[in-house]
Amino acid sequence: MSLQRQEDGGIAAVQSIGGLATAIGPYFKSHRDCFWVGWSGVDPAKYEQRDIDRMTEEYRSRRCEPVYLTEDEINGYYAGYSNDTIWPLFHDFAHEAKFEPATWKVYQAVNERFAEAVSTLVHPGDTVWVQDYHLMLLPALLRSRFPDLRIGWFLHIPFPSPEIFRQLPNGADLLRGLLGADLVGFHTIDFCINFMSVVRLLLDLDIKPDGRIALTDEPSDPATGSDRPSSRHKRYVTVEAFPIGIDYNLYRRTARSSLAQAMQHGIEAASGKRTRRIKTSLTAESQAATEAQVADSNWWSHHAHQELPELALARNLGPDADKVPRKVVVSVDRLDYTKGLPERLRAFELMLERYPKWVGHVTYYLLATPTRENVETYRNLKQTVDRLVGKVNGKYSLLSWTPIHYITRSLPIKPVCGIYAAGDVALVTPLRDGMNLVAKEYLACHDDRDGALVLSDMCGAARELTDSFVVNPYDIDAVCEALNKALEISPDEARRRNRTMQTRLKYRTADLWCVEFLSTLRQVSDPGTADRRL
Ligand code: ADQ
Repeated sequence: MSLQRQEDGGIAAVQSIGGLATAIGPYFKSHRDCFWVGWSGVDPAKYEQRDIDRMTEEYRSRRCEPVYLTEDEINGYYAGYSNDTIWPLFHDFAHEAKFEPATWKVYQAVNERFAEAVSTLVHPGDTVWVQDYHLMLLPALLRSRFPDLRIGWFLHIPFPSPEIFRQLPNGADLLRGLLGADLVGFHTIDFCINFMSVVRLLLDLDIKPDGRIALTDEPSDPATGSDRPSSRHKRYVTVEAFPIGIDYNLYRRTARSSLAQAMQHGIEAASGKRTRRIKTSLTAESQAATEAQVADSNWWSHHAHQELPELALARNLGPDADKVPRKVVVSVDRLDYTKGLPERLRAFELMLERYPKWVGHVTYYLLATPTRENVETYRNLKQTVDRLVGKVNGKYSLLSWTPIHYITRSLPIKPVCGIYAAGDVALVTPLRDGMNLVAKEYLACHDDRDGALVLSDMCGAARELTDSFVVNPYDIDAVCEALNKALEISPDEARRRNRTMQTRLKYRTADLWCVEFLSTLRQVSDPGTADRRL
């Protein structure tokens, strides 16, 4: 959630999109003893002081503590070091990563600003849960101010292999920042192993067989007023996997809301699934031509460029057309190069070329909302996706059918669930992803229903959703084949596959994820636990 000024001068809360907000939002709402410290989302230079004061009050009334960052800080810290250095590198896009000493300095300074903001709220013994790659220095900054805080840190994105991580000029500093935490969490065991290998390689620390990292603390600073003994002593950092879940019932219920159903029915009508097709009165000549064309499965690929639109329309409304069902493919993403949108569009295009029977019968609803538009790579990606959608639509559109419906607006949860519910197939093919919640949300919206999931092997979700069509997202040919299989799957088989995955998702919810992380943190940082201080 962030506050934004409206045209009438008022201030309104706007829901943020993205995995972190979706995952922690419900827990935060239902636990009234938590405080959320985060970037305010506004540049203070553009507001009068009284507006800032009003905003701060508004945030605090919602149990949020805003950190105001200047435009330079946003450029260096958020667009710069976080999203132009760590994000690409951690997603194995090393060629996109920029290493600039100036942005590193701003990243350090902003982590300090967060440490100051948290310091005004906490007392010794409190729990602080630091989220994600933007705040990797914060655990150690807080530890030095409050040695007796319980500190956890969770990474929502992948943690890279040592070969990739060691390219980061300030990698060792980031690791030292993280080791201020008592508990360091990742989505998968693979990421835990990468982290421990990197710690061993760059910091030469002792790692216990059970995966705990043994540390010798610096002596406490008497200036902080800590009652910790001044001699050096050991503590452990525990590293563990916590695969994040979703609020399953929320998505299941929302998909059945009247607004989501209206959206679903609208999509099904627009794609021809719900309307009775109007039979045109074909001339004998065009009817014969149509049948001959349909009989030849290669006809489309050989003659698409010569086909008259009228004939194309006739062909897709012709007698054989009824044998091919109308289907809807969906995807929901932030427009991010890690989500593999260009590769996915190429696979969809190949599918139309290789399986011409789907031309006129499969409609792809592509919801891709731009984010981080102040980063150049993201602006370039938007242009690439626009061009590819235009190419496929230009090449394959018929009078009565458009292959890809491309929506770039950000939609609230109900229409998003309507899109999921309308999808016979969800295409979730990130090139790299920590978990990927979209895959899980799609399955929740298909509770007790058919619907097939084509899922990238490169995301954390693939470790759990093994009954989906798991593909290598870089392999366009394999994605095309998986998509065709998913479109052809029988409803019974789809339901059978989904049931196993849905049973797991129903149990392993976002709420359970929060509870498990926080209770593990409590256990591993309990001063009474002999393991913690030797
Ligand atoms: P994200 O990279 O944001 O999250 P993801 O896990 O897919 O990716 O979560 C996206 C969330 O935003 C979903 O709840 C989805 O419904 C919503 N969303 C995405 N695009 C949308 C759109 N165009 N309009 C409306 N809503 C949209 C990061 C990591 C992931 C990890 C999560 C949680 O990159 O790997 O799964 O955090 O840890």
